[in-house]
Amino acid sequence: MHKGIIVIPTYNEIENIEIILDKVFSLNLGVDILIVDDNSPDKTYEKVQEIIDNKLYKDALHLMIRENKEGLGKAYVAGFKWCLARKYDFIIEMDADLSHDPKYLPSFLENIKEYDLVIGSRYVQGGGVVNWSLLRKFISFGGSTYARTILGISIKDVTGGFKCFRREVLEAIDLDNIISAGYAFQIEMNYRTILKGFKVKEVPIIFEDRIAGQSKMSKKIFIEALLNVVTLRLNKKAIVEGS
Ligand SMILES: Nc1nc2c(ncn2[C@@H]2O[C@H](COP(=O)(O)OP(=O)(O)O)[C@@H](O)[C@H]2O)c(=O)[nH]1
Ligand SMILES: [Mg+2]
Repeated sequence: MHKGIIVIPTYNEIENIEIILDKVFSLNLGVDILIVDDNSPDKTYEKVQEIIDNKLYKDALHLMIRENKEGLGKAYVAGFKWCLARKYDFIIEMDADLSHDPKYLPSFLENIKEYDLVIGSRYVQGGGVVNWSLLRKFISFGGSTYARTILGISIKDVTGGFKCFRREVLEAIDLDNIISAGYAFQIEMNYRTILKGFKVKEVPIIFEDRIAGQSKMSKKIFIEALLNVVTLRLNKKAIVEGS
């Protein structure tokens, strides 16, 4: 029996966390969830701990609390290592803010039987975004186009954060060598996955902007992404040969 886990990084998601957990677990997919919280000032982690203590979802919910806010990339790397130390075959990335509808999870779990990385994609036929500002659409679409062109890859949605990895992919990538702390992390993971020769599939998703809480997108994160794409391209040979 293959076992999956969803890693959800959280930073100030107190208004969303219970809703997303309920939505996922009510689908009865047999997957666990790991929340990786960077010591949220709004105490998101306390809410999660309370739910764990109440055994609401038996032993399927897990919590990792990190001391400082270090960016989504760092949170994922810590979460991935936790998962690899346990017997999970599929590791899913998902946001806490309800932008990623859990209804797509069954399609991820189906496709991951055949592919090594399944990406929920806004930019393939049937995919899209709802309620995003024109600026946010431009940054996202422009960012994907920029990264795709410089890196020479064919993935349409390079920056999306709703995806599913086979365990073997995360084992093949040296997680300690990941250079991206912010959203560039998504681009970097895709690039490293492709350079290692793994099979990638994009499945359409409709992404809805968050209603509650704040986006953590910032100028710093944006600039990191622009620079890291170039750095990754320059390091292509080392990534292919090493890990
Ligand atoms: N642990 C942790 N989670 C983060 C950090 N930055 C963002 N997140 C989480 O990552 C997910 C995506 O972030 P979000 O701000 O919604 O990004 P956006 O939708 O691209 O604006 C959400 O679940 C956030 O709570 C961070 O520094 N640490
Ligand atoms: Mg979001």
